[in-house]
Amino acid sequence: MKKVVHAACPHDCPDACGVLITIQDGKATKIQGDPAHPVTRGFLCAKVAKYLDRVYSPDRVLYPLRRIAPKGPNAKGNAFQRISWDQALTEITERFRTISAEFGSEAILPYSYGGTLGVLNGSSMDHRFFHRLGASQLARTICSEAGEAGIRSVIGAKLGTEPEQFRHSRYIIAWGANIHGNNVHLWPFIVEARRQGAKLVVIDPYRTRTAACADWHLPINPGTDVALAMGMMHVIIYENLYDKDYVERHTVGFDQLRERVRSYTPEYTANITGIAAGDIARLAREYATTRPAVIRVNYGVQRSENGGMATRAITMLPCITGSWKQVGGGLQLSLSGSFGLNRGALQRADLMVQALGRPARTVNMVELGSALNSLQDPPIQALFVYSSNPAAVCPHHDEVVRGLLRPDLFTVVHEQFLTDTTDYADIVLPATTFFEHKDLQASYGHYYLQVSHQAMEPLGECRSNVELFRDLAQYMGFDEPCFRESVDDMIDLALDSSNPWLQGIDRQRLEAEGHVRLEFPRSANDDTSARFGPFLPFAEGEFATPGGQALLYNEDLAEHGLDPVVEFRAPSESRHTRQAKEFPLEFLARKADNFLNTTFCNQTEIQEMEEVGVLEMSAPDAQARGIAEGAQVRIFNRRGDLRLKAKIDGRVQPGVVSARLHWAKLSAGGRNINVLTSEKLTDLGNSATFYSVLVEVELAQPVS
Ligand SMILES: Nc1nc2c(c(=O)[nH]1)N[C@H]1C(S)=C(S)[C@@H](COP(=O)(O)OP(=O)(O)OC[C@H]3O[C@@H](n4cnc5c(=O)[nH]c(N)nc54)[C@H](O)[C@@H]3O)O[C@H]1N2
Ligand SMILES: Nc1nc2c(c(=O)[nH]1)N[C@H]1C(S)=C(S)[C@@H](COP(=O)(O)OP(=O)(O)OC[C@H]3O[C@@H](n4cnc5c(=O)[nH]c(N)nc54)[C@H](O)[C@@H]3O)O[C@H]1N2
Ligand code: SF4
Ligand SMILES: [Mo]
Repeated sequence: MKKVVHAACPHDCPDACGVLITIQDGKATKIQGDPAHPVTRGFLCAKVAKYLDRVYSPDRVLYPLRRIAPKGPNAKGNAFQRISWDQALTEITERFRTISAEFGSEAILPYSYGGTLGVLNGSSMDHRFFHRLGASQLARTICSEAGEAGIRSVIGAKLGTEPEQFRHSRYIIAWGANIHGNNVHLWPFIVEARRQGAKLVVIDPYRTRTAACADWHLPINPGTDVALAMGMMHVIIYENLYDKDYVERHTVGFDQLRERVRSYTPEYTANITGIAAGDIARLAREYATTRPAVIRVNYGVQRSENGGMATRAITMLPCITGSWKQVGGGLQLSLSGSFGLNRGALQRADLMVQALGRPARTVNMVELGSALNSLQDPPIQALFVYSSNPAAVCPHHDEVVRGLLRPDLFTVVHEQFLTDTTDYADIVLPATTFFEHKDLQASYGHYYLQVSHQAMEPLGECRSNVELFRDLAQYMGFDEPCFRESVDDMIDLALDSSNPWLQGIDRQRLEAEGHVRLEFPRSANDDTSARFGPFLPFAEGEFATPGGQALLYNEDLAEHGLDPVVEFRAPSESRHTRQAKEFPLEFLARKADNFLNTTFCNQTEIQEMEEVGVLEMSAPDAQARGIAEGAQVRIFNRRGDLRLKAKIDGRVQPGVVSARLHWAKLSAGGRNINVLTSEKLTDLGNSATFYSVLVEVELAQPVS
C-alpha cells in the first residue's frame, strides 16, 4: 500500500512549507516539497529534505525514561532506565501535587518554545493544562518580542508584504535577514526580481551567504541600525524624497520625526554605523526613488539591546516613502498577525483565573538562569520542558546549568532526542515528529493556512504534545470537557473566529485543498483573471492602530522610558562603551545555516553540511593577538569562556567576531556560545540580546 500524505513543516521557520510524504506499508519512504504550494514551490531546505533520517534516527527517544544517575552530561549513556507511561505520569502528578501543596502551584514552571509551531501542538492542550494547574506563566520572549513591539509601535500589527510580491520589486533590502540560510523560500522570488533588473542590498555585520550574492553588502556595526534608519530618513526628508500625500493622509508625528532626524546627517550617521557617508546617502536615495522598493527585515536586528527601537525605525521607512502602495513595495517582518485564529479558546486562560482567582506570576524565559537560582516566592520546584532546549539556547548558559543541577528541582522533558536539556531531566518523555501527528499550520512568512495530516503511526511509545497534556490532565483529575476535545474538534475551534480573512475557511476545505490562502478582500482594480489579487494591507493607510494611521509619534513609548518618536542609544555592550576597554570585540552569537537553532545539530548527515566549533574573526584582529588560521583560541568575557578554532575568512569586519549555536555537549569542553551571552533584555518586548555581547579572544593555552 502506497500513499502520499500532505503535511506542513512545523519547525520555527517563516517558510512553513507544504510537504508531501510518501508512505509505503506504514513506513515513510520519501519527503518532498509540495509543488502546488505557491511559496514552497516543490523544494525543501537541505535539513528537512533529509527528514527521514531524523524520524528513523536510532537516537530517537521512543519510551519514557527515569533518571538513575546524577544530573549532568553522562558520557557512559546509562543515565536513564525505561519506565511505562503509567509510571511516568503517576510520578509527575504525585510530584506536582506535593509541590503544589507545599509551595503553591506557581512553583511549577512550563518551558516551551519553537520545537513545533503547529497551532495545536505549539500552544493549546499544554496551555489548558498549565492554566488549570495554576502554574507560573512563561513569557515566551527568546526570539521575536522586541521586533514585534517595534513594528506594532508603528503599524499596529504583524502584517506586511507577502513573499510572492518580491518578484515585482525593483529594490530589495535584506536588513538583518539571512534569507539564503533562514528563509530560503523567499530566495526564488528575489532571483526572479533580479532577472528583471532588481537590486539586492544586504545590511548585516556578517557576510552571510545572502550578502555574498547580493549586489551591495553594507557591513554595519552591530546594534546601530536605529542610527542608519534615522540617517536614511534624514536624507529622504531633507531631500524631499518622501511621499507627502501618503505622509499627510496616513501618518501622525511627521513633524516631530523631521526634527528628530535633523542631526542624523550622513556624516554623523557614518561615525556610528561604520558605513561611509556617501553610501548612506546613496542607499537612502536609491531606496526612496526606485519603485517598487521592499524591505525584508528579519529578527537579526532585534537581538540587540535597542532592537525594539531598531525595528520601529526601519518600519517607518515605507511609511514615509509610501512604498506600501505598490505591489512589490512595503516591508516584511512577520506576517503572523494575519491569521486571527481563535487562540483564546485553544489556550483557555480563564482556567488559570478559576484555579488561582487571579493571573499567575510570569517568568521571562530569557531569565531562566536567574529564575532557577534566585529566591523567588515561591521558588521554582518543577520545570516542565517541551519543544525547547533551554540548556543550549538560553543566554547565560552557566547560570541555566547551575539551576538545572539543583537536586531539589524536579525536571520533566518531552523530547524527540536526548538533548542538552535531557541531561538534567528526572523524567524524559518521548515526543512524536510531525510525521506522526495531525495539526493545523499557520506561518510567519506567508499567508497560507494548512492542515498537516498524520502520515504514520507514532514510533515506539511517542506521544504528541496534545496527547501528552490530555493524558496528564486525566491523571491530575481535571475533568473540564476541553481536555477531552479531539484534534479535529480543536482545529474546528481554532478556525471558529470572527476574523474576516478566515471566513469560508474550514477544516474540510483545508483537508481537501492542502493549503488555503487567507481570504483577503480584492481591491477594485484587481486583475480578476488571477486566482487572487495581491494583498496590499496598507496601500490606503488603514494601519492597525487606533486611528488607522502609522504612528511616527507614539506616546506609549514614553512608558518604557523611550523617545516617542525615535532615538538611537548604543547597546551597553558595544564598541564605544566602557566595557569595551576590557572586552573590545563585538560577538555575534549566531545561528547555524544548516541547523535550526539546535534542532538537527545532532544528526550526522546534517553535521556534514555545517562547519562547527569555529570562531570567525578579521585578519587585523587575529594578527593583533598572534592568532593564525586554525589556531585554538579562547573566547571569554565575565560570564564565561569557551574554546574554538580560529577562522579568518573575511566574513566579519575588524572589531567583530562570530560563532554559531550548537549543542553544548557536542562542543569542546561541553560548552556552547551561550556561556558568553547575557540575560540583559531588549528596550521593548523584554527579549534576548544575543547580538549585544562583548568578548575578548586570546590564543588558547594547550590543554595538558
Ligand atoms: N537554517 C536556519 N534557519 C532558521 C533558523 C536557524 O537556526 N537556521 N532559525 C529560525 C528562527 S528561530 C528564526 S527567529 C529565524 C531568524 O532568521 P533571521 O531573522 O534571519 O535571524 P538571524 O540569523 O538571527 O539574524 C539575521 C542576520 O542578522 C545579522 N545581524 C546580527 N546583528 C545585527 C545588527 O545589529 N544589525 C543588522 N542589520 N544585522 C544584524 C546576523 O549576522 C544575521 O546574518 O530563522 C529561522 N530559520
Ligand atoms: N546564541 C544564540 N542563542 C539563541 C539564538 C541565537 O541566534 N543565538 N536564537 C534564539 C531563537 S531566535 C530561538 S527561536 C530560540 C529557539 O529555542 P528552542 O525553541 O528551544 O529551539 P531548539 O534548539 O530548536 O529546540 C527545540 C526542541 O524541540 C524539540 N521538538 C521538536 N518538535 C517537538 C514536538 O512536537 N514536541 C516536543 N515536545 N518537542 C519537540 C526538538 O527536538 C528540539 O530539541 O533559541 C534562541 N537562542
Ligand atoms: S525548516 Fe523552513 S525551509 Fe525547511 S522545510 Fe521547514 S519550513 Fe521549509
Ligand atoms: Mo527564533
